[in-house]
Amino acid sequence: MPISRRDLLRSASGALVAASLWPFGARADQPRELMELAAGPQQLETPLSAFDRLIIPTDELFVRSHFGPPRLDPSRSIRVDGLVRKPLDLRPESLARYSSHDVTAVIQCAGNGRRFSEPRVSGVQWGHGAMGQGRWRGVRLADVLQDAGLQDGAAHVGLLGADRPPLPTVPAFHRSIPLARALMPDTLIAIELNGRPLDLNHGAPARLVVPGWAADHWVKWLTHIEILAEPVGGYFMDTAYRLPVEPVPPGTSTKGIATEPVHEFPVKSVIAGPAEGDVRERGVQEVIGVAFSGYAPIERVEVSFDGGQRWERAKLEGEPGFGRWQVFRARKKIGSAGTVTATVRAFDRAGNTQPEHAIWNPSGYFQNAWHRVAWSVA
Ligand SMILES: Nc1nc2c(c(=O)[nH]1)N[C@H]1C(S)=C(S)[C@@H](COP(=O)(O)O)O[C@H]1N2
Ligand SMILES: [Mo]
Repeated sequence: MPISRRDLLRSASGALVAASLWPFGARADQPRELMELAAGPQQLETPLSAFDRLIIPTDELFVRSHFGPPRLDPSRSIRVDGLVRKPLDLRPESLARYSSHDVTAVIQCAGNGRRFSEPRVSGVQWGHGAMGQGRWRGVRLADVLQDAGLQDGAAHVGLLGADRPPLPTVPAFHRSIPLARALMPDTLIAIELNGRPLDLNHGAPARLVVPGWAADHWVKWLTHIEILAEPVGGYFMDTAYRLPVEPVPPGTSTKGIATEPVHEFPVKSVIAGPAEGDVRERGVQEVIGVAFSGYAPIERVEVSFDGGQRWERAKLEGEPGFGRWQVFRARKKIGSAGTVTATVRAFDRAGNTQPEHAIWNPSGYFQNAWHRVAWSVA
């Protein structure tokens, strides 16, 4: 396959090398260019226009890590130890001994939408594109833990990947999840994404998948699963990825306030099209986007064309599920030229909905205010 200048450019920047390795000949639609929010390590955001479909192609899925990927090692094994009767060394071929399962689920960074925090907070300034939905395939963590045999006192599952901080003084990305969440049948050690082996950016050869939970739990490049009586400590558990227990006034520092770890992400919906500032022909206007919640399947999505006075129910596509997105569409006939705005809000089956305005927190996590887009009709 000829390598286009565009592919080369992208390879040189380290992004989307996989695009030039696409094995099925020329793609009818070229993948969207991801937006580089930071380099060294590279943080890549998916453009809003991608969120009009159920599955985000792997080469359009956002990329985020604290220290950048480790060396690609397809034969890397995962050590399972701690409070188990039989420690395991899971080589890729030993993972194949467990039955494999598919889960379609949203991966979303806790900091998705941080850019909309006022006042501004530090961290990667994500718009809405630190999220995507993929078809993950792998083995159930529960099956592996059953094989290893849990000892009394087992209550948490420690997770560590092969990536290491640039300086020994910086803590490693060491995380844990409660055992109860680890044992749920949708928690996977994934080795495939969208029908292909995981790529390096997204955690090859194996990463954790925890549907409905923010992506800081989805540890990539897994090397160590340790069964523990207590949660892991350290910077990435005790300081980062925590929210105030009670809402705090905008601008408050984290110091001295009671916090709790982030886990499920709240209900959210985002308009992929029209894009802000588009010019469309008058006639039927279609608004399209995605809606999801980490707490429950989506119950309904509403779109308002008058800034939130009257709401119309959107049509939903795809299967409802925990931490799983559905595509919504709403139509409105506009007969005269002018500016049109659409505002979206979703409701989940647990009765949650989105706030009109973002609820500020010191790390800019879980921004899920009503999304509004304005375009012109000519
Ligand atoms: N080993 C490891 N896993 C990790 C991280 C990391 O820095 N190291 N970053 C986490 C964070 S904060 C996010 S948002 C997701 C991003 O996953 P993606 O790059 O596949 O989209 O990976 C998570 N897993
Ligand atoms: Mo993240």
